[in-house]
Amino acid sequence: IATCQGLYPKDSPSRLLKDLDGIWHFKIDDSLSRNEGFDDEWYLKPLTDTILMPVPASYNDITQDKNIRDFIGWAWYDRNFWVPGSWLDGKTRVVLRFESAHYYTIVWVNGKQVMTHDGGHLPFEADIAEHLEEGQPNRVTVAVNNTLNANTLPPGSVKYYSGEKYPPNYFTFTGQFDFFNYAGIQRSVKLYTTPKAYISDISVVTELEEDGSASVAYTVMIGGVEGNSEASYEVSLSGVKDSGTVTDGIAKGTLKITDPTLWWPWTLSSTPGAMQPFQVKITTDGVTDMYIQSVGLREVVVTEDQFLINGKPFYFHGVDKHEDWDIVGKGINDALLMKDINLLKWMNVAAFRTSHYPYAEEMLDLCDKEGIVVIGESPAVGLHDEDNFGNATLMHHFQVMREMIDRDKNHPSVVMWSVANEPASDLPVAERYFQSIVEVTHTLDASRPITFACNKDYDSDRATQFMDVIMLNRYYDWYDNGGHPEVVPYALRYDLGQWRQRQKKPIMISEYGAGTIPGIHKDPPVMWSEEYQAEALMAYWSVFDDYRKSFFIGELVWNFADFETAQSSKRADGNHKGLLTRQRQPKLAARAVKYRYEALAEGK
Ligand code: BDP
Repeated sequence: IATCQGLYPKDSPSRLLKDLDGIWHFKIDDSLSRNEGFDDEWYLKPLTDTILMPVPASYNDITQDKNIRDFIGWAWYDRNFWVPGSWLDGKTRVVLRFESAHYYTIVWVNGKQVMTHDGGHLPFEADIAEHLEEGQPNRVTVAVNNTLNANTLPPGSVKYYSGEKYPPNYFTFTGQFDFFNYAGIQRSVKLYTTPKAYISDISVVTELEEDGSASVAYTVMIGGVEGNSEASYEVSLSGVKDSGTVTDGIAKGTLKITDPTLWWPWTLSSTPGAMQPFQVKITTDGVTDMYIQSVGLREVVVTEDQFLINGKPFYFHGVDKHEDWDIVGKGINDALLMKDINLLKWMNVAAFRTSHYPYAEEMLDLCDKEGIVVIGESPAVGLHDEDNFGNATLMHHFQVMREMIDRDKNHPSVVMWSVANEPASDLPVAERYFQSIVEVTHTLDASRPITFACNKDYDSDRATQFMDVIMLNRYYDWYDNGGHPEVVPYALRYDLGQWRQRQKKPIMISEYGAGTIPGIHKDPPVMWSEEYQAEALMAYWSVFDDYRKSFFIGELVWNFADFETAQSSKRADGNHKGLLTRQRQPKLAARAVKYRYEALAEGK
């Protein structure tokens, strides 16, 4: 059953929007077969023996039940909703959309399967009009499975145990990544309507011309135009208009804007984040669909030494983040997003990486508006073994890149794609694999550079050769030389020098950091103290500053805030490399970073 990405649901004169967020019914299928829901066709009737569960939220931390927190398998949700009769006039598409669900999802409406989707973090939708009933409640049922295997992104594995030594139904889950495998319907669920012939996709790519004007190439895709109907279109941006007839479902053209208001990061302009409405209308048989896409006009170019935004060198001083909060896990909430944005601004952060998966589109909207620069990362984290580079993973990775670019291509804040985090890029299989990923990604989006976060050495890595920018994750005074920040300037200078000798590309450090339990104070600093974190980071800065004058284009601290991980002997209640606690209160190092970033933003 085909699913597609679609445009972010917005209302307009031709589109209505209905929210399905709220309290749903929920149950996990922890039967011995772990398949009772399908054997007994739970989707045919309202679910029974349920508990109440908020949507959006990860289900893991909502209850006091350990089985729910650590559950791996099919989790089931359902709820009822009503639609007005006017939506069922045969001329309206009624689209059911999930902004994301983790990981593999099947959706039924009134007992009929309407869509499936493979992968978390990205939206999926389907027109469900034909399955809806007027004058009675309609039921949506969702089964979502968070089992990960060698071919999923990210990969993971589940091991079941039997025999006298183990309790019944005992299993362990291992994710090949360092964050909690939060699951469920983690982002919003919406219903929206469009006319039968509708705008299915919009993309806008800006090129700046020598004379100061901007050429904005637009492509509008139109769906649902029947037989010999003709569709015409009108677009407008910044007072410049274009119109014509739709051919083969596509409307294409270039708008020439003579005196464009450009989108800038906040570090490069005192009027950052200029977003403008790109208005699109299509009319078929007298019926018009209208969508307003927010766009920002900017151009990204990478040279041997620099990352240029609108021709000006941009320096990525920032952090890596996670979608991770108390109670809701990876569940999206405007207040939490806004608080994170305000903290990024407070720390004078110019840029962050969406480590290690695509974040909610609402977050990208906020970054667009604030002029905060984003490196959009795919969920390809943990490709550690040969069997993570097989054809099944590659095909899924292509699909994920396509869905991610489809969704995020119009966000000016997103300036670069990171195709993976810390893969085994030293394996021979990784070479062909990343060559293909880069080829496909460039075909999908020729306007953004490509990179990945590499933790291998200059002489063993086989994948950075295909990248436009080199990102390196380094822990010289944590995993290596723990307790010895004095090593960092030597190790880092040598390392960066070696990379640069081999590849004439801009380089940045995409992770460095130290674990820190707030409240532990030690001087001289020791590992886990607040003083150590500050010293451990500062040890890198003199080398960053030397190379900043040439090819070094950025520094991202691991991590913005503490975050939840799987339980392990190495993690005491999660990962503590945050500059902030998980509750978003600053540790000592947050201030050091804040003052450094303030000076960097002022061009010092
Ligand atoms: C890096 C990973 C990141 C981890 C971090 C750490 O990219 O996901 O959380 O190390 O160990 O290797 O803190």
